[in-house]
Amino acid sequence: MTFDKRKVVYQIYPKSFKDTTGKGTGDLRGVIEKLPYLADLGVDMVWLNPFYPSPQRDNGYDVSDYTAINSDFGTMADFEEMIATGKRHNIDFMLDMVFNHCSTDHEWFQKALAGDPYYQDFFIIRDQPTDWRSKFGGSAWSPFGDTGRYYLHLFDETQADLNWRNPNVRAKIFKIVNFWRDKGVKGFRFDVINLIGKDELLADCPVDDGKPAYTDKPIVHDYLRMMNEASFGQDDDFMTVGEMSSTTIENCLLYSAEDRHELSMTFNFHHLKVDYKDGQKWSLIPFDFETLKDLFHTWGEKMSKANGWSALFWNNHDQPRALNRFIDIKNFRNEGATMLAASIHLSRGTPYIYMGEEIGMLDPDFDSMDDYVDVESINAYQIMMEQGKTAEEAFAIIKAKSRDNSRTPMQWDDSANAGFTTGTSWLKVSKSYPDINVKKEKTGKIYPFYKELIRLRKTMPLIAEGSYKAAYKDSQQVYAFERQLDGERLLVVNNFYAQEVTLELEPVYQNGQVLLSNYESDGLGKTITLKPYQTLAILTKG
Ligand code: TEU
Repeated sequence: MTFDKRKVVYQIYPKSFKDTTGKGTGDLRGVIEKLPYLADLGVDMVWLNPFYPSPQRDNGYDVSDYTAINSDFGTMADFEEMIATGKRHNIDFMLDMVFNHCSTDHEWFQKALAGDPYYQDFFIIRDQPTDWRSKFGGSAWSPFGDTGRYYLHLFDETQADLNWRNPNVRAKIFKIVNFWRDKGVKGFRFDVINLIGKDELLADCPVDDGKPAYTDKPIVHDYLRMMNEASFGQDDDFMTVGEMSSTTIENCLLYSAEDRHELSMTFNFHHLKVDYKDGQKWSLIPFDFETLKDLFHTWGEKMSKANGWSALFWNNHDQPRALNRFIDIKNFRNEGATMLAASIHLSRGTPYIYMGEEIGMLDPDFDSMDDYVDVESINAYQIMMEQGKTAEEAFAIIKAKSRDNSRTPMQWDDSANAGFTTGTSWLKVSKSYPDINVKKEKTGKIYPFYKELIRLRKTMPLIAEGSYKAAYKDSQQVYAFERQLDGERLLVVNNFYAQEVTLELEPVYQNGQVLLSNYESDGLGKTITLKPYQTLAILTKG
């Protein structure tokens, strides 16, 4: 089972993409309506965040029925039409499968609560809680009804962890995967899949909120192989990606090794923690370029040498917009957006574009806590206040770090609500929409640049398949790498700062060809001077 390395994935947060009914939330018909837009951009696969029935405590990552459509998003007929219309545009779909946990509203949990022992064994229920912390704050254990026992929830208390040790649970899960496969789905993104392998005997773990006790356990690899064999592994052209929480290169090499039949590729988040103070998300510090560069190089080289495969991304529905984190957006939004894009689209791995990134969308600049919806942000604000931060301090941190930053509605045009809805949007539209929207950007600097990057990957095996080697490793402001395949070489240099920087060029590149840049090229010589946030890709043979 291999997958096509020329493909580029586009992530849609369906609740915020396009509303066709005026109710204020996006829907599947909105996705159908915008397929020509995505075809124009050139993407091959659309990853949709969960749209299943759910009480929406965690915006759909709390699934109460895995094989149905939440009526707010439409019907199964809409879903089938979306798949069929996608095929006409050469666009396939990747669904989000949330199998570490299900909603406590799911009938499995409800039956368990009602006392059915068969379903109680679907969950992780113990007489005594361990000291593990929930990723959304507080203990990872809550009372299981009035039984005096506790159930595990690594996330919100309404997201009960599933017991993968139980073969009946696995059988149900594999059946769900096949249900969607039978509908013509060609990809899956598995939510926090490296957390599914808990030990039978659970012990206290004071380190890192308990993470070592349940992350990347060897048994996860076995479960993935079983799932692969029972479902998508039977198809030739399937793309799967595992979301790996706090993972390691060693494990990602195993997860993505072709001959191990686990997954096509993995997401890791280390590069998006370089602006965390002492590893803590709820803090405010400038990003650490050295760490970012070293992470990219270490992962890039090790994955390349040992034939692993990574999903490459700057943005998703859990992250503030990368432009706000890494770029001087007041002066260099276009340059910064295109440089960030080239730094992953020309690299080794499968690039993912998060909706709005291709038009340079920014964090929304909300005015008060009342504008936020996300459970993680609301909990974090409470915790920061309890820890003694002032309301202003806590708000400033939420504003920079909240997941809602990326969840604001897609900005289609400069009409009311950015053309997202004719009703009242569930989450406020970003204030920037009159200036930053699809209509305007189609002839702007960023959207056409993304199109070109996608086109290049499709036409150049060197970009899709070439090896990765670090370049200019010691530079304090340039992140650069070299790709190689069949005697061709591509050097990609990215200036991460607003100051110019001069680099010496190896002779072989002095006579090379500029494949792409986000500035008019000055030509190549013994040295090149990169302008603020310039990206430059030089192609050569030999
Ligand atoms: O996220 C996994 C995860 O670990 C998140 O806690 C992430 O690190 C955090 O949001 C960053 O602050 C996945 C989904 O992507 C997320 O939307 C869900 O809330 C979570 O799983 C639970 O299903």
